[in-house]
Amino acid sequence: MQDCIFCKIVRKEIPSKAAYEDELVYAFHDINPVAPTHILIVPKRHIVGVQTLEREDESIVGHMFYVARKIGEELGHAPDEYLKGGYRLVFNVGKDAGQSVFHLHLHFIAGRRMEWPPG
Ligand code: DGP
Repeated sequence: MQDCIFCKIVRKEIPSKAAYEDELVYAFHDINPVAPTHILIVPKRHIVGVQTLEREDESIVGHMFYVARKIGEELGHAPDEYLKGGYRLVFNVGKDAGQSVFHLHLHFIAGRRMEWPPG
């Protein structure tokens, strides 16, 4: 997508701080972090959001979660054997849920204690 900001980030037309990259996804640090670690895991292929997912997109969404696990381990946020530590994974789906960029992205948020319910 020509005008999509995350497509431009994926193409490196807009700079970002990389956290992970492979042939399917790019993960980079959020410009407006809500926690000490806030990374966005984004498919390289343009998908609007969960609201437009097709059956053919199932595997990329699974891969995004696997990448989240890898990032958690690499950055030391994986829960330990006592289930301490950890991270929150969030998809905002639609404007009322807080989605502001309409290119599918999984928020990886860590480094502080999380509250429930979210605001
Ligand atoms: P959401 O509100 O769920 O659509 O999340 C979009 C996130 O994208 C938001 O936390 C801020 C982040 N973001 C928006 N523009 C940029 C940008 O140009 N660079 C980076 N690194 N993050 C961005």
